[in-house]
Amino acid sequence: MREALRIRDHLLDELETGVRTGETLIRRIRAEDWTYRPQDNMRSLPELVRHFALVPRLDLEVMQEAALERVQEIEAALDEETDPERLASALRESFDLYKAYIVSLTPEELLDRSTRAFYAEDSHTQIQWQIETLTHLFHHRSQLYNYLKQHGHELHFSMLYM
Ligand code: NI
Repeated sequence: MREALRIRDHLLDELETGVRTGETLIRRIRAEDWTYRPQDNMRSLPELVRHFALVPRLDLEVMQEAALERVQEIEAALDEETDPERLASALRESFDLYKAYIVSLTPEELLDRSTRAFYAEDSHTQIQWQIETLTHLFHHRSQLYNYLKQHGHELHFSMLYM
């Protein structure tokens, strides 16, 4: 069972890499980037960044079986936020809350506690949720990287590992 905690820590470390490099990307946002929307059917840059900053916190609610209304309430928390520094801090706080929950679980809870999202038919164990959150965060980090690059930022992929 102790092995489960090692895997938990590897997943948390990788999530932290996404958060740390995500903070760096958010801090690169300039005032003129705020109106950027690649296409009509895609999120604007502010919509993307606000969602990205809340990914761990939102997933934490979802994996604890919060109702849609509660998730929407959190989703709206940064609706007015335009300061990259505060958005980067929000991402970090979001991760800290998530991590506190994950490390509070026993190995048995991690592997066997099964919860169901309000939108899903099937449930997932907590370790499965950890994998889900990791891919969710990296999905939006890569979107943000592309948005900034498409909007003229000089970025090198090595920054995604620093
Ligand atoms: Ni998402």
